[in-house]
Amino acid sequence: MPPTTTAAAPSVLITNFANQMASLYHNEGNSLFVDEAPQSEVGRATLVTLGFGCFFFDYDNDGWPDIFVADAISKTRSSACRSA
Ligand SMILES: [Ca+2]
Repeated sequence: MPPTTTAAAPSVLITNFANQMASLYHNEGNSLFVDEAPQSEVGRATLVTLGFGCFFFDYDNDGWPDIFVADAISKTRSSACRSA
């Protein structure tokens, strides 16, 4: 499921410690956020690593936001999730 963050309804991504997947809180509106990471590629891709810096951006310029997460353990590793 792609992260459907928009300027009007931003979602929130929070990185966690190793063996704890990142949390991807989808903005449902009315101040309600639902963690979609467990059902998405985001959860699987971030489960093992210790994430620090992260941000949404359109890596492949397809109009859907992608996610970049910097890995804090390795100086050379990072992960990115394609949204579509
Ligand atoms: Ca994209």
